Amino acid sequence: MYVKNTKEILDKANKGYYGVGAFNINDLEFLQPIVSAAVEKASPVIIETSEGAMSYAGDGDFRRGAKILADMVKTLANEADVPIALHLDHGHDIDHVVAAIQAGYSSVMIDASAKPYEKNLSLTSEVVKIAHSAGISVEAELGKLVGIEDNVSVSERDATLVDPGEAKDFVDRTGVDFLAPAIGTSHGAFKFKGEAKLDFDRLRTVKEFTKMPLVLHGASSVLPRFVEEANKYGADIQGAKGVPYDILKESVKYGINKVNTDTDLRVAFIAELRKTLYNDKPQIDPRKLFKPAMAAIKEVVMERMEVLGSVGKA
Ligand code: TD4
Ligand code: CA
Ligand code: ZN
Repeated sequence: MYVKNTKEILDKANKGYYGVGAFNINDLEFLQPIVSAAVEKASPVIIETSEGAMSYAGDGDFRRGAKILADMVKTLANEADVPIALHLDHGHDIDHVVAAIQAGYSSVMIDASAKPYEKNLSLTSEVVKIAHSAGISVEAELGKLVGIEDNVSVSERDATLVDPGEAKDFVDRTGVDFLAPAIGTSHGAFKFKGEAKLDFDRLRTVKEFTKMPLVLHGASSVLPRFVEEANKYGADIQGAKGVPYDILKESVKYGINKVNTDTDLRVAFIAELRKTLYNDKPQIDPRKLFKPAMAAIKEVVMERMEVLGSVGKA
């Protein structure tokens, strides 16, 4: 079933101490396996689209793309017997937020984390007003998404990661529904130079101060089996490293409820696609090439639902 407000899914996860995967899509090839994984695991799921996904789907017109994506998600969600929400990931301006709202999204993220604190606060407050009057919820971000290195000083760490006191003030003054605190993750396939590590003390304090559903960005695990497979069939991905499953589980234990995942789906899809292209060289039917890649996405999504504890929570 299509969930009109993502808050329904995340408030429940917050009370039940589990995480819900938020998976990025650009097209039907990613959406279909995510939905069938959720149905098979009886798990709630959040589908999300970046501004880039909206433009891609709309062939340059993000408003049209938002509508195409939302119509597709609603159609598949309404056929499924699990809660499925649609979220705008990293919205940067009011135009994209309004396009998502008008297309019928269940929630939006306003990411003004690169702006000075007071600017982030005022833009987020404006988005909260608009989104709440449309009956949907809002995610905002505090701090910078960068990996933490062992040799980084406390003051440097304070300058980049979320400030828990600021988080409390931000939540109280904006009325935001979910918060993404920077605790040492980053986007993409290269998250850590050395050992994977997150600032759990900071996470626990933010949770204690805000008590709201928290979001982990850059949460992909970058599974070595798919990186190796991609490289075996012609890719050149060196030094890739993600957030291992045990660290994801710990993040959920300390209060993460929405777990953003894009890179893991990209890597699995590309690895399987390369393998199929290599093994079936006469093949020119894209559907036959895409099917195994779509199956890999379903496998990755189901595995994450187990790790996050959302299985059977539909
Ligand atoms: O917010 N995200 C997903 C980012 C999607 C970017 O899409 P565009 O290329 O269209 O801008 C995450 O936090 C996912 O993190 P991950 O660990 O999967 O990279
Ligand atoms: Ca940001
Ligand atoms: Zn993100």
